[in-house]
Amino acid sequence: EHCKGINGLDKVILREVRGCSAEIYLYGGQVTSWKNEHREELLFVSSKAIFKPPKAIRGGITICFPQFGSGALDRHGFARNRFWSIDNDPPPFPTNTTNKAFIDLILKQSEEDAKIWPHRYEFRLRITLGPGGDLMLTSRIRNTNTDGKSFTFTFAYHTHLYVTDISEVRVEGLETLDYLDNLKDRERFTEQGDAITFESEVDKIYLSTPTKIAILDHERKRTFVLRKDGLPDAVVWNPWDKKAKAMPDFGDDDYMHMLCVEAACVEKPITLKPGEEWKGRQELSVVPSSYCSGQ
Ligand code: TA6
Repeated sequence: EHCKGINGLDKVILREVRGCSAEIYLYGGQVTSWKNEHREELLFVSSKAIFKPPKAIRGGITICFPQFGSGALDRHGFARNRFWSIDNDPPPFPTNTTNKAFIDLILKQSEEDAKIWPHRYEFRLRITLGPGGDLMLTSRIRNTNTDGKSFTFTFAYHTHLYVTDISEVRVEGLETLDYLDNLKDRERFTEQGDAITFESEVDKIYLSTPTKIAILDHERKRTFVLRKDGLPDAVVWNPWDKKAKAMPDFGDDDYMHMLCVEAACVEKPITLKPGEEWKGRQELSVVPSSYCSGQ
């Protein structure tokens, strides 16, 4: 279903038979809603999010490309504040779409962007809602340069999960790993042996993580399971109270109900030669907490 969203921006709604749904804005190629069969929202979008270019939408799943974080380009790259198109005739994807609702989006170089990132590319993004409500994002990025030049990028699915109470949340699967601390100029540390809990600002890039990460929402007795492929790193972010107040498009108390866990490729950037393609996938599902513990 293709319709108009906030401020007349185009959006697509995917629905699944039991009532699960996902909403995607063409602006940013951004998933802004993912609901379970009880119509409960599973993604966080800030109460003060600005749905207006050139500001990126604060929440949901933000595509960070071709740069994660700060660097030569604007923070998190330009894909998050560009208008994507619906790709009606994509080349075959390896993912099985039987019984699944999905949409294919595409982003290519514009004349304007050629000035800031002089590379031709095709970025195909398939967003799939599975029969159980699982939400899968598959990105395929191809170098279509005709000048023989390679290009290099970093990437993240900047995923804002809705959590009932951040102080009751635990993340499993990242313990004992090395991470770069964004709050300390990306200095490298090693995580302690316990599941990760939250009592202050966190902004870490965990390196070479397992492909499965579990985010336990104790209050609601449910667990988000994030699976990833082609994306070795995982970013974990919560701005906490002070930084929340400093962000104009983020509610003062929003940080209590949000946790970013992001499949990413940051430490070792990806280089593509002309004609080469990269693939990166993130899959989210929700299970009752008791089912997941100990797995
Ligand atoms: O993913 C974590 C992070 O890079 C943090 O450093 C952080 O401030 C956040 O993303 C949001 O960035 P933004 O540019 O959207 O304000």
